[in-house]
Amino acid sequence: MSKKKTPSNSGGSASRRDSKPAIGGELHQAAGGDHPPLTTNQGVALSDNQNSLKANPLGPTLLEDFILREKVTSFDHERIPERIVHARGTGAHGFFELSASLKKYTTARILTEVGEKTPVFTRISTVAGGAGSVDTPRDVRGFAVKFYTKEGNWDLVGNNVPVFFIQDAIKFPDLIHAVKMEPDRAFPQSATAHDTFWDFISLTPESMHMVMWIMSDRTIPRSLRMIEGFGVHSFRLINDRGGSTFVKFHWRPKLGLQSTIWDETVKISGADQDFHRRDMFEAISSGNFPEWEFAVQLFTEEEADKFPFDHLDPTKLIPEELVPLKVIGRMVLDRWPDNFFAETEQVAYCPANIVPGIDFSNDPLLQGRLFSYLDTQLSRLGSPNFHQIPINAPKCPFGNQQRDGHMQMGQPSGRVSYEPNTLSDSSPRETPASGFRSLAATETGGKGRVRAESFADHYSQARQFYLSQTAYEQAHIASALVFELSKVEHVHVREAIVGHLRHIEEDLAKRVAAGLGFNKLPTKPEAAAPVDERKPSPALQIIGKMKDTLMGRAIGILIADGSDGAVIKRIKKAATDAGASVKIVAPKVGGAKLADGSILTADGQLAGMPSVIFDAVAVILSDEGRKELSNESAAIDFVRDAFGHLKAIAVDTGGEALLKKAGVGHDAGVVDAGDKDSFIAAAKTRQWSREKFVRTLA
Ligand code: HDE
Repeated sequence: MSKKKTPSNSGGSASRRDSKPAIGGELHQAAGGDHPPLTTNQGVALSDNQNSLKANPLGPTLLEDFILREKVTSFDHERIPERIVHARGTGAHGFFELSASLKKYTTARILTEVGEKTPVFTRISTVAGGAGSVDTPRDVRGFAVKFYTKEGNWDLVGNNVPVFFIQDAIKFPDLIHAVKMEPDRAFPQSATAHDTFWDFISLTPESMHMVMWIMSDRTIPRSLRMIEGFGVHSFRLINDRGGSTFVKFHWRPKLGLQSTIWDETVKISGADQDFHRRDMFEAISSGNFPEWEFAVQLFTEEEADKFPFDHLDPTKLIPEELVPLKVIGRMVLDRWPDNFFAETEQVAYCPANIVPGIDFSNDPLLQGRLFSYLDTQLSRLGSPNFHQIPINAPKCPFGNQQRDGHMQMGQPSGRVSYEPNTLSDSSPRETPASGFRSLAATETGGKGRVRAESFADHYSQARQFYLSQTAYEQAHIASALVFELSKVEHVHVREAIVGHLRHIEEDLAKRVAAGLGFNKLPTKPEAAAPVDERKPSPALQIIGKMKDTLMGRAIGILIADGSDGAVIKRIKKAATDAGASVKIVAPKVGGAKLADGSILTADGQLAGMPSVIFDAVAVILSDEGRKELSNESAAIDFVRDAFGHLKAIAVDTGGEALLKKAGVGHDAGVVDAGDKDSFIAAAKTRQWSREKFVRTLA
């Protein structure tokens, strides 16, 4: 006989007290207490959200249960297609403020009204991985900004690298198919280190310049707040006389550029899959608003004709030494979204969203993008009315005679839905004087599926990039190539890439070949154009663009029972005064009992807060604490990794003993915890000179 059960109206957890009413809940505020009633989407209040409707306590669930069906149906449809590229992203609201007018060059009010603050929504993303992939693969970062201007939305949809892999939009699906997980095995998720990617690259020499950038530490950033952004393509600015000037757009992080070390990045991926998203969230929540300078490179058609490359080729950049950057404003991100899905997921960027006074160039990649984004939004968001979703809607008045369609939220009135008409005085009309106009450019030449001859040089800027790097950065590029190609199973693909490298720099090719264990250098493929020697451009380095600051950086202090509270306090104060955030790491999250008997609460437990998530560390341990941690591999890894990742380490006697146990050596970056000034100075940089003692680079 089955055990008799008493029917119950309860079962789940008590309902949570939300600060905001459920949708429609405000209609029922009076229903009871200060909780709005939980309702169906039709506004019917629920008496029980814990149990579905059953024929009897142990009987089948009834189809009649419209509350269950509605709830589960809604849940079943929660996901929309993720972006085919740039699926993983982090977004935030903020503003753009213009500091220098470009009135001479453009009529766009966002670029002419000095002091005006324009709202923005910015989304920074990785490219290859799915929406749930880690934040820190080696990958380009997308840098997309939607400016809600008074004259309509302007989207600057760029990357953190100023060039791209390919010259023509028709190759984009091939490139992305090659970089994404391989279709038969469905891995690797978000990594370029596999056969199909390098196979495609080996047959696409135009990508070699971008390859230099992605193999550099640019693609393993420390924080999304420490990356540059680039519009990549040339655009045009159009002034009130119809005159056109070419422009390239740049974002420069206020915190300077900073990257991680490859081994560190790999470990961060395990320690915190959301490392970049969390960093951005914590920075904004604590009022440390991420900020970028906005700068332009302006040049005329005549100047462009004299460049030793074609600026319409998106695999080329314009060195700052050739056309200097002019800073014209800043962007501050000061508000985290209320809801990830509604804002960061549904935001729909499109390079075709421009405003009067800005126009496109003939860059063939840009031309293809002008089609792709609107098309992809239709499939992701399901209706041509996606511009009505609050995150996508312009903040200036807008209206036209476009009508109906799925999820139409507007309710137009009146008889007229066409233009021109004589029946309505208030329906929208053209504004010939101020409305958007394309430049009346003259196009000449024969039609055809062709590649411009001026796009033929694939190696000169790749060489210039490589030669512009410091020796440390060159070693990282060579080592990244060895790492990636070592993951490629097909030997002929490895060889083909090294063959291309020979055009860039013979020494680089030799280093990579040695790292791969080649007996001889592979043959050089024929180059479509001779390699031209260009002056190095130091602006292309990362190390040169690191700032001597602890602003936005994080310091971890490892403690245990018996640690000296006064030393901890002094280091913490010095670090916070220098702008860093400080976290206490201890064997137990409840904290440690310090030498004076007080308890210091920890921000994280040792096993869950390794040193890879900090920029520098201090290890303050009593003799008792040192003994406790000496047999703890997480503590040994803490100091070993901090040293291996070229970080400053401050130690007292107990900390010093832990270093010894871990086999960690001494150099200028390992300082006495009593000497806080030396620690702060060392923490502001990486100990580059240590690198040759801790790893073999190519
Ligand atoms: Fe994109 N790209 N892309 N892209 N792209 C998309 O649009 C595409 C390119 C970039 O945070 C998609 O809404 C083509 C260059 C960013 O939501 C899609 C080509 C640059 C984002 C698309 C390119 C970018 C995207 C996928 C070659 C740097 C994320 C989802 C012609 C200048 C925006 C979506 C966000 C997203 C197509 C090349 C940047 C499929 C066809 C070059 C930052 O439409």
